[in-house]
Amino acid sequence: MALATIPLEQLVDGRPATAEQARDWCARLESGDILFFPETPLRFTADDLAFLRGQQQTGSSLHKNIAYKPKMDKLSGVDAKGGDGATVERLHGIMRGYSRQVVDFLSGFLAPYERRWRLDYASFRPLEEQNRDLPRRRRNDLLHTDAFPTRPTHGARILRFFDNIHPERTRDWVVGDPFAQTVRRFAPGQIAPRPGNAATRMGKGLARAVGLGKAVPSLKRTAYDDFMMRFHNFLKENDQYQSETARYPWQFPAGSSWMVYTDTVPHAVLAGQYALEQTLLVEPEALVKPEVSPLRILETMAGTRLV
Ligand SMILES: O=C(O)CCC(=O)C(=O)O
Ligand SMILES: [Fe+2]
Repeated sequence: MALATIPLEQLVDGRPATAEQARDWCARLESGDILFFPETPLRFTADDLAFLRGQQQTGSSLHKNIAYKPKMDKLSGVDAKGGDGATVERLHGIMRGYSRQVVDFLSGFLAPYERRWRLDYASFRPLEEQNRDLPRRRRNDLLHTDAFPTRPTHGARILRFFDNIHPERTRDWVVGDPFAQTVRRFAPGQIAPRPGNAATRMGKGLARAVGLGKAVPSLKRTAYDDFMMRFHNFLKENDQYQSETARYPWQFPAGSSWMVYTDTVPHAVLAGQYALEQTLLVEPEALVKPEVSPLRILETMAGTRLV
């Protein structure tokens, strides 16, 4: 697990200089590296930044998680108390513009994917991350891999692009050892191929292996989604994992961007305020190294298809 630093001078019109370089960056991402842009490749106006940093977000103001849903062009997490209509409209406009910019940039930078992704939510994170008081499964200061309870991916990979828009402070992360290693260590052995509904059983087997009790098969979630969700919860709830696993700190400076496959890179945010983020669900067919995808790793362990 490493951090690949990409200075903007290395890009040509926002793209990798060669097709080979583009594939290599996709491969490194898929293998668990973080791609780090010391200077964001996006453009923000000073006005917009000042507006975003002015959102104070106390309990009575905007919601904790402000999400933008690009497909519906909808802003959520902003309640009536969140300010007057004009404030909400402005935030909506900024999030729409942010989401488009990220997609434009990644369409070029991740050219090998040919936009074979589903555009998921974007978010604005105005709260200080240090000492947030959240229920355990929602805490982001505990190492975890991402899975979304309401949005199963069916094997697509979760790629997230972040911007630290704080004027001075770093956003402080720690990352953990890679997915395959973590699954093998904390959900070992029991994952043998089985006849019958092997996919569902594998969900149960893995769930038992990690001490989670019965997996409930769901129509919308595949066995893969079921495992990924339970694994997310398991990591956050496991004191042994949290205390014994290796922790590698990264501090992302003000004005930088980074992207990472958060479905496999265990991560936690310890401190920082004001970030923007856009999530893409990259289709399995688009991957340049499908053999290192969590779907493939789990299917190999289970000896059966999981989606
Ligand atoms: O906000 C961050 O820096 C990362 C938080 C996180 O882990 C998440 O949103 O899944
Ligand atoms: Fe996360």
